[in-house]
Amino acid sequence: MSVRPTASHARLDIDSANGGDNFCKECEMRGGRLFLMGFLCLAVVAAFVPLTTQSARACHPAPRLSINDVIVDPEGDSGTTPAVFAVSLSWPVCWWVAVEYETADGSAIAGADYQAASGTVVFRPGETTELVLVDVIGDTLVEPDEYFFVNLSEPSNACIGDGQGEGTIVDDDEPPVLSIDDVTVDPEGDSGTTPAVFTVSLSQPSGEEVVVSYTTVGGTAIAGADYQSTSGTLTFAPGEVSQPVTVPVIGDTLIEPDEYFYVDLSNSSNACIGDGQGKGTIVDDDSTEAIPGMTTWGAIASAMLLAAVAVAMMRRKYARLTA
Ligand SMILES: [Ca+2]
Ligand SMILES: [Ca+2]
Ligand SMILES: [Ca+2]
Ligand SMILES: [Ca+2]
Repeated sequence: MSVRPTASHARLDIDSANGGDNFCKECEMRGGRLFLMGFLCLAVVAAFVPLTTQSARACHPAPRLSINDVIVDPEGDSGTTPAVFAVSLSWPVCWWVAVEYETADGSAIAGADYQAASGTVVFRPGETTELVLVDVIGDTLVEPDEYFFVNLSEPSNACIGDGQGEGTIVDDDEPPVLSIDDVTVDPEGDSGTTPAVFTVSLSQPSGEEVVVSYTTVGGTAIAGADYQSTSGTLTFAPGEVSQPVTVPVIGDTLIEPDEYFYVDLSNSSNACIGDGQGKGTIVDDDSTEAIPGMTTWGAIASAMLLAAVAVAMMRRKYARLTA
């Protein structure tokens, strides 16, 4: 291409043989300035468009994020049950929305009552509901209904309206049943005391403290003569399932039938009373056998004498009690 030199295009670059392009230096400089201006305009537009888009979003009411409350009923006795929370946008939008979520303890404790969870909820353009699952742990502990939270934070392209969901875990475990066993003291002994050790049991561990009162009650055995009157209160710590009750049985040399007394349970809290009466049997060890070689009449006389002695001792025993 040939260009005619003019005053304004005096500096021709016509050295085509050495890579010249036949444009004058002035034209090349103008072209360079135009290219630079065009580039700057594109840069301004590229920067301005997102700003105007964000500005447009800011000018419109931002959608609100909310999370609902959930009740898990029943909690179950083992494994896990999902608590399904719904995270919602107040209306659909044509851009992406995201929000962080994380569980937090209330009266329910992570690791024992539910499994801690956290993450990001992402809404694609047009979506308005996403789910968050939290696993609730089943157990057999008797406990109050418990609760935990799922909290929303750090929203992107939306505002947070109701940012806290409450999860309620409904306990389904029946109160444990208290019972007391029967005890036999054999032999009663001739002096001092021998402990009659009863066991008060819970049918299953409880998550709460269990309290129950106990007291001895006379049968054919007499308090103060055959056993020592005993009473008190038992406290089962959570998880504890048995407690002893000890009643001293009084030894003697009195010939008498086997005797019995009771230990009664009453006034329980956080447990029901099933078998609430333990029977204590005292096996007499004082012989009525005849002396070898003694005649029948002699044995009868001896037995009558022993009976008279027994009656006298019984009278003394009652007299002491009623004194
Ligand atoms: Ca349960
Ligand atoms: Ca439970
Ligand atoms: Ca004895
Ligand atoms: Ca005796």
